[in-house]
Amino acid sequence: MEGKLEKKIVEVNGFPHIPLYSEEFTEAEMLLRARKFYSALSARRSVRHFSARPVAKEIIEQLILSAGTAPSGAHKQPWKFCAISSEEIKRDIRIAAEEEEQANYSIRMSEQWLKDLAPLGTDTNKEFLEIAPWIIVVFKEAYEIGSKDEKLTNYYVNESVGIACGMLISAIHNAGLVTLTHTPSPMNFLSKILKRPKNERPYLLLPIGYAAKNALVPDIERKTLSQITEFYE
Ligand code: IYR
Repeated sequence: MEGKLEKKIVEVNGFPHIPLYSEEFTEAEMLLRARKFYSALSARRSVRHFSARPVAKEIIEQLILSAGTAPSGAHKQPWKFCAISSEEIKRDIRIAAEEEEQANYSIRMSEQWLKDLAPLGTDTNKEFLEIAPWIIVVFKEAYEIGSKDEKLTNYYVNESVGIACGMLISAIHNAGLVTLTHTPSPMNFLSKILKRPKNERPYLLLPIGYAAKNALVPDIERKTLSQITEFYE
């Protein structure tokens, strides 16, 4: 049929390639888009006070799809997103996380660490793990398991999964929801509770939902452009 877009496949070194589809903007449009994107992202805050208001599963699915667009070493996509709304599992996670945090705050963390955290108002109470309608636990796949149960190498796993998490956090914010990068340490209990296979390691935990009414966030500043940039022209 005329007008129908056909996928034009070109071989490069024996592997199929397709022409890049990319949009181009005028410089003025580009600047406007870049400003708008920054303005949207700069409104993101880590939130520790969640509302129990439900969030549709379909939204969570779209957010995970966005995260899955991240680049990865040799395109291995070494990530798994476990999305939990089960009240029992959230409860189990909260209990285990609080147990670890009690040891963290009372023994494992240094005086300096506790001092550095003081402005953020964190403590061992992780009730948001039960209140938020969803928790996504991101696992990294340290290696892949082949069809003969052999180990297949993944590359730049931490970098790849870190980038995917950044994109997930941006997608969550873009949807008008809030989250928190939570890393109860050590996180092995998450593999047990969620019965994950041996090649997966917990990487990051993100409660997702709406902020509680009257939620407060710390009054802190981001570094300026000149503080975070060095131009070489
Ligand atoms: N994992 C602990 C402590 C904690 C550590 C850092 I670094 C933070 O930026 C925030 C908290 C907790 O979740 O309370």
